[in-house]
Amino acid sequence: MSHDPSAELSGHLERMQRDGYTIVERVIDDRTVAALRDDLRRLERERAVAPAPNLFEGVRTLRIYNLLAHGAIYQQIPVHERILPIIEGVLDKGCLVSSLSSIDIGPGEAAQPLHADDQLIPLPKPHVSIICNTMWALTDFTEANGATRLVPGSHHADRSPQPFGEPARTDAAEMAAGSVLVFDGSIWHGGGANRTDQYRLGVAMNYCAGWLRQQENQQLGIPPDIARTFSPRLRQLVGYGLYKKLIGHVDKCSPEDLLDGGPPRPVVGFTK
Ligand SMILES: O=C(O)CCC(=O)C(=O)O
Repeated sequence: MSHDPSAELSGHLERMQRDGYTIVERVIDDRTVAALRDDLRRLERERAVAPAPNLFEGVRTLRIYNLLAHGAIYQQIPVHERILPIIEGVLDKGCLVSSLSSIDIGPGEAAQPLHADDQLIPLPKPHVSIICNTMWALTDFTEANGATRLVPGSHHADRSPQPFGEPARTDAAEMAAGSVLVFDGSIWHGGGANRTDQYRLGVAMNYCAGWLRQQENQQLGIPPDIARTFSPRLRQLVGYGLYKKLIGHVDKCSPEDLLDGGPPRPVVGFTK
C-alpha cells in the first residue's frame, strides 16, 4: 500500500481533536533508536544521573534535561518530518520547543500522579491547545514497564486533575521502540508503574505555542556556539525567531541576527 502523508496527518489530527492523543508508528529506525539509547545511557553514566527526590519526577526514574545542549544527535528530534506537522496542526507553525529531556523509568517505579502539562497555566478550561507534547519510545513501551497512561478525551475537561492522586480510567500508550506518542497539553496523563526488571526509556519532546514561555530556557540553556550549528527551522523552534513578526523581537529585529553576530535587519512588516 502506498504511503499518503497528508492522509496520515489528517488521521492524527482527528485523533488529537477527539482523544487528545495519537501514536505515530515506526518514526525512527532501529539504528537511530539504538544510537539515541546508547548516547542517553552514556550521559546517565558520565553525569552520574540519580533519581529526583520527589514522586512527580519519580524516585526510581532517571531524567536528563536540555538535551539539545548535549549532542548533535538530538537535533533530529524537534524537526522530524512526520511529527512536527502534527504539532504545527495542533498549535501553529509558530510553535516552540518547550523542553527536551529523557525519562528512564526504573524497575519498581510507582505510577506518576495523573496531571495535565498545562495545569500551571492560569487559563479557564477547556481552552485552545497551548502545549503539545511527544514521547519517543527508545525501548518498547508496555503496560507492564511503565508506558505513558492517558485519559482519552480529558483534554476537553473543564479542569485539570487534583494534584497528587485522582483515580481515573486510563489507557496505556503501548508502542514499539521507534514510535512516538503525541498528546495535547491538557490531557490527563502520567508515566506508568514499572513492574518489570528493565528500564523504560523515552525522550519527552515538548512544544508550546509561540506566545507562551518555554518550560526550559532555550536561549540561555543552549550555548550560542551550539545554537549556531542548528538548521534555520531548529533555530526558530528554540526561540531565535519571531511569533507573527512581533513577539520575541530585539529592537524590531529578529534574535537570529544577534545569534549570527549581526548586523540586525529590521523585520519587514513589523507592526506594533
Ligand atoms: O514518562 C512518561 O511516560 C510521562 C512523563 C510525564 O508525563 C511527565 O513527567 O510530565
